[in-house]
Amino acid sequence: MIFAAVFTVRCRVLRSAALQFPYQTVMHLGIYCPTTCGVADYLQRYKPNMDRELDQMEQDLEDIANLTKGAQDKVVYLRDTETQAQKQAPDTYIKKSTSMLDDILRFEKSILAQEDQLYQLQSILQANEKRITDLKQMSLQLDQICKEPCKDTVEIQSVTGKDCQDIANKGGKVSGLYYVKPARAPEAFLVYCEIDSFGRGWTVLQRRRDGSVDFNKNWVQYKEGFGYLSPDDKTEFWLGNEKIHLLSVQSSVPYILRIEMVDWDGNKKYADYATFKLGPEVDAYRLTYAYYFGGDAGDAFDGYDFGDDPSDKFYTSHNGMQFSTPDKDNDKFHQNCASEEGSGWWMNRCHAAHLNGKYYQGGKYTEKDTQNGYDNGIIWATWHSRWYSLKETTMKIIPINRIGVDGQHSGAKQFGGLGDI
Ligand SMILES: [Ca+2]
Repeated sequence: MIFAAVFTVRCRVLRSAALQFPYQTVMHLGIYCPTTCGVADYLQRYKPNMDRELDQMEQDLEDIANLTKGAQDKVVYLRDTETQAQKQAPDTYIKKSTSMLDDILRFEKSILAQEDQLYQLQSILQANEKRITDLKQMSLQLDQICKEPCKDTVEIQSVTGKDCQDIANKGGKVSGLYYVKPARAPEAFLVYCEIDSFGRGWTVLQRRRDGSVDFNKNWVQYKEGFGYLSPDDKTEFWLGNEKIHLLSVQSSVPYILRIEMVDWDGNKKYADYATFKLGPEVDAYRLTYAYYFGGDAGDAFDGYDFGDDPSDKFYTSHNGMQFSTPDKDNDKFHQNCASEEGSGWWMNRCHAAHLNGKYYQGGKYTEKDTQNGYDNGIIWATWHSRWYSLKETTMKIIPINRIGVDGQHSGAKQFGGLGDI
């Protein structure tokens, strides 16, 4: 501030001197005032006007300076504005808008994905609602059923007798489940009776048909019986050695044991044995029969010469053999036939017939399929090889005096047991 004030004073002095002198020399000196007094007069006369003009000029200069300052301010303002504008140039906006567009696209994709998920969830929800409705319906139905007392839906025929032939004689006409009470039986027990159109009543002792029951059982199970009896003959079972014993020894009229078999090609064959009996438990349910009564399957109970040894036939016969199970060895072998082959049977050393053997789907099997390398299938050696397991078997008894009532003698090709197969 101090320097500026000094500068202003100096300018004013210089300016006054410079402006006064040229007027004197160029315009008026020597023309109006040849003497110095004339100069003084002249100066006296024009000085006030000149001062006014100078003041005016000074004022003008000041105005111009102010205007310049204003213009400069304006330029600065414009430059700042431009810079500001440059900063916010279209590039930035483009970048911003591109970024915004990307965001929008992302949001759109996200929204679409969420809508899709929502749709799927709605579908699941609808499916679940339907399931819940179904379950509620089932629950209501079950509630209704549970309110009713339980009923045994297995139909058991009302006729009873000492065996199925007795039942047929008393008017039993349909095959199904009946109670029988053999002469020395302490109580009646259930059996499946096969009653044919000739009025014959077969008492069924054993049934194989689909491999649904495991015949690898112990002594007590074979004694009491196992598997399932069904009124429509659709199940597998062993009636039980004790029951078979009581049935077979009760009558003065001997029984025929008929064995029916079906192979995997649908061929059917049978074998009959006269005066079939099973001893009491103290004699290990020993099998006895008088003779082979006939049939087209051959007499496998009499043993079979497999060609391995001359004694094959003797050691594979069954008449007179006691019953063996894996846990009770009553066979003629130094080892345990029933244990090695996983079945209960009238084992010798070991067998040519083996109807309680393992069930092999398709029939043919080899040593590799067995547990111990022995032929353990369902075998009837006089019909099929011991390495062929039969598809179905039935063991059933009937009093011998009923065997010819269908007009055919023993050895006939037809039988009624598996007639619908
Ligand atoms: Ca033995």
